[in-house]
Amino acid sequence: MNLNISKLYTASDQSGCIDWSIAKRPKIGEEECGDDFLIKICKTGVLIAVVDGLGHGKNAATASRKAIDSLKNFNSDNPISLVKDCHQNLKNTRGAVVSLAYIDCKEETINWIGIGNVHGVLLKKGVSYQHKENLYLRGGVVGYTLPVLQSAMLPIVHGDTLVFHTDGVKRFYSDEISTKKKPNEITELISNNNFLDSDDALVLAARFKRK
Ligand SMILES: [Mn+2]
Repeated sequence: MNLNISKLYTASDQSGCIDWSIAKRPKIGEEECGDDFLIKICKTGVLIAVVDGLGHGKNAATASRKAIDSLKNFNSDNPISLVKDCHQNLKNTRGAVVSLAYIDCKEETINWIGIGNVHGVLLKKGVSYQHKENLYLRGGVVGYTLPVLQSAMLPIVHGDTLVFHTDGVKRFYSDEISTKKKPNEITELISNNNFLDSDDALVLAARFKRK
């Protein structure tokens, strides 16, 4: 029996040019989840972020909430500026690892960055899982120590799907995770099969759709 099943939180929606879905739950025995996410509609696109507050439980949740608030309130579509501002705001917390992506709906690009170990993959429509794009992660902790910041911009096409997941999720290497599945089917599959009991866990899937 999974005692933590009631703490699973899921949501799916459409925002701007993406269809998205998330699933998250705290470490077994914890009340609060230190993993959090943001979907924010901006002038030309959508900002998507996943953060993991260091450790787990209440203090982790405080750090991740602060990170999300900071990203929500800072007006920029530049991943580097967003991370720098977040870093300033997290100075008095235990810090967080952060990955984020700005999807420009008109230019049809994704501009993404990762500090720490929130993994990101971009599933290209019609391309096997093997040939997905991986987010390049640089070691560091936002609020504590930043690496040299570098974001990468890639073109996207209708149907391309971004998946972010925290380290409370076992790595998946399967063709089951593909653009043939809807975002909510992807997050359901991963939360059912890959969530670890030993840490907070969060997975987010976002599919780009041309208007
Ligand atoms: Mn974690």
